[in-house]
Amino acid sequence: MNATPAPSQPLDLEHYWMPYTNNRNFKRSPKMIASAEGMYYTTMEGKKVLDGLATLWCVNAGHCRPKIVEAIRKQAGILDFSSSFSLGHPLPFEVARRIAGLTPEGLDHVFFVNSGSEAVDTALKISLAYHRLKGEGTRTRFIGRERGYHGVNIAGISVGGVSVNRKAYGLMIPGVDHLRHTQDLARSAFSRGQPAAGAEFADELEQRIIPLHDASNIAAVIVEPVAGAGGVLIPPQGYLQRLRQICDKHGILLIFDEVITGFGRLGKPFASEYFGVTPDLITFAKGITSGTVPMGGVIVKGEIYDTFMQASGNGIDFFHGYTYSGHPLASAAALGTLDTYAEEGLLSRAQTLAADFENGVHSFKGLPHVIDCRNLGLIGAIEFAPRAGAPGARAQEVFGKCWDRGVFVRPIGDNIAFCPPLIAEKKHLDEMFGVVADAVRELT
Ligand code: PXG
Ligand code: PLP
Repeated sequence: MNATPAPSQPLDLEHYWMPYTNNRNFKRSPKMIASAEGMYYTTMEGKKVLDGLATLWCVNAGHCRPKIVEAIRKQAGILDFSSSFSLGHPLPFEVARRIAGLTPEGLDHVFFVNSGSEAVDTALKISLAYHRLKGEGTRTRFIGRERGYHGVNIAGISVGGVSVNRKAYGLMIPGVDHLRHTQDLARSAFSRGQPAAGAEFADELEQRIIPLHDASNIAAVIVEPVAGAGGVLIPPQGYLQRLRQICDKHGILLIFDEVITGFGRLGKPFASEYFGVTPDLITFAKGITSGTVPMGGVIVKGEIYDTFMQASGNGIDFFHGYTYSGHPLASAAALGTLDTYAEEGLLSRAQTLAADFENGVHSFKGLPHVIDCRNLGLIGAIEFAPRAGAPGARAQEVFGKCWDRGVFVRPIGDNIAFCPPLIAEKKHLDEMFGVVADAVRELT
């Protein structure tokens, strides 16, 4: 691949307000990527950096994969854009059909959006409208979970539970309550795979939340099957099953936000299949195009789709959609990505690598300040005891050292998260864990 051409003038960094970034630090000391291929970035200085987080939990097929690049290139010259508002073009129909073939039975209709945040807002709106169409319009409340991440739109941060993403914005949407998060270091630190203890955390839904609000007022529960951006929290054995049972008993929709877990992260197309728990709606984004072109969506049960079709008379069935829903370039990228996943067996590859990955994550046990190691499929994290008066400092320090030594991993609070592309080989895992371990050994 060719590197991005160097600009003729030194780059003016001032005008771009970068997302989720300390802009002043970055502009003093930029980390700038020029190109990427497979498992590695190349920086503007020509340094190779191993991508240990599939960039932002999304580049599941690895970087600049030929089939995906070619699909996008070709589509740009055939149909650059045509909307999906009462006009159609073939590609998103085909993407939806292919996705329906990867989901647990019954989840068979797909609504497209452009990001995980939009997917979450869309799923919440579907839930509200669905209950109203069924004559249960009092069901307007949502239940999220502490440390949940559901994107950055107003509804997403309202059901989300990462406090730094919420505290600057006041009230957000009303009518939201939260389950407690599922981390329990006292009982479950250093669990390999799913913690044995903690299924009962789901009982809070039935013992506290439903009695408080009444089920007749609750539209949906939304959780990530494995919490990602909140610090990689693996659900205790039986926990998701119990949430499902309680939601069923009380007529509450269950939404799995699979923006990170979708498309092979746990060695199955979706975490729903991995855990054997079928939600009513699944949100996805990221892995559908392996990060190449923005795309997301909501997969719903046929019964939900049918309800909208039957109740809407002759009019539009769902007053919702984004200009770029089902965009041709995103759809082409999705087809190229799904082909790549299928040809290379990537949606089950995490199963093959899971044991090496687990051993790598748990090799940190006993290193300085490490208070937890956790993993499932190809997602994991290690956690440090916070440095007195400086929470998060240890993870930041490890992140900085690893970047300098050519490995990119993500600091989240006092955690370091691992989420490599699904094309990773054992040698990449060894390189990633080796560099991080050296940095951890230097921690004070
Ligand atoms: N739901 C989940 C479960 C996610 O992980 C979103 C929704 C929102 O997707 P978009 O495409 O709107 O970003 C996500 C995205 C982090 C980090 O800090 C995590 C995400 C995005 C950016 C940063 O680790 N997850
Ligand atoms: N704002 C204005 C003024 C618009 O006209 C539109 C779309 O037509 C939007 C926002 C929403 O943009 P999008 O459909 O890309 O989400």
